[in-house]
Amino acid sequence: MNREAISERISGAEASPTTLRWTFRDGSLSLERPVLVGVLNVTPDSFSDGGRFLDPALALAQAERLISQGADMIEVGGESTRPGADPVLAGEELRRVIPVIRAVRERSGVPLAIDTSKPEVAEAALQAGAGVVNDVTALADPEMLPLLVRSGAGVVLMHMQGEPRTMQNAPRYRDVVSEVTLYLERAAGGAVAAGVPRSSVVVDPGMGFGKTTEHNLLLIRELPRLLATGYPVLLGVSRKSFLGAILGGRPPGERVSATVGACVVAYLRGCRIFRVHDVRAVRDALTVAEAVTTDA
Ligand code: HH2
Repeated sequence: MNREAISERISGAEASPTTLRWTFRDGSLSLERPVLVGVLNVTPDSFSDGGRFLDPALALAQAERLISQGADMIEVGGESTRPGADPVLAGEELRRVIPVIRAVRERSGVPLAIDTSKPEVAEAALQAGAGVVNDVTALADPEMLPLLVRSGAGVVLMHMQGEPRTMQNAPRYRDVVSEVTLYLERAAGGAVAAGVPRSSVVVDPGMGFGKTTEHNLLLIRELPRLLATGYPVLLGVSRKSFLGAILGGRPPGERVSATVGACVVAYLRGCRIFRVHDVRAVRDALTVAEAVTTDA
């Protein structure tokens, strides 16, 4: 199907996810209520929490804090993907994330995701207790898809234009919403055709990954078009620089209210999965948004 045909089909669609339960290795989550994925970066250089949770004991304490604030899933990452970030070797990524995944799994049954695009890291993380692979390259490595099929892992497929080192240099699209939607529909369709259950696949337009502020805003505004693919959408707006830019250059730690505002708008547009650092603030806001919009 060509781009115009897909645009035609998805325009004017209702904002209602067809998958009402996200299933993954050893678990599932209802999508009838907002799902919050708490971010735990075990890195020295992440843009908002870099260096804070490199010590496994501190990472574990942060996971427990995120769970107590209402996180439905904890996502552990060992490589920053911020604009300009340098890649990390698999050995170093494994050293960062595996002890943390093991420690959280020993103390809690909370679903865990691994944020990686390396199959060897994903595989070790799944063995250590993760149930979902969040891959910002949408399965660029050909080993990732067979791993998902044989492990039963859930997957988040994210759109990125370019690669982290250079992606913000000059992002360019003819029609950002159609291009991102088509890319994700193809990636998700490929995963399902290879044997990943449809209910295990979540798509993500990739806020800030090769996108200007205007591109990010359009993708949020037009979320119903992405949802019309039938796959649930995860959105990662948390503390991102486009929010700081809208506010005249705020640093990451001062973008919490902006994050909350963007999540509420996305919720009203049909998004049900939110990848956030500030779980309590977003949970409170979405609980109120739900109460206002749900009939008693
Ligand atoms: N954003 C970041 C990392 N991984 N994964 C998905 N699916 N969607 C996102 O928007 C996304 C992501 C960047 O945020 P963060 O992890 O806080 O920073 P860093 O990449 O610097 O570690």
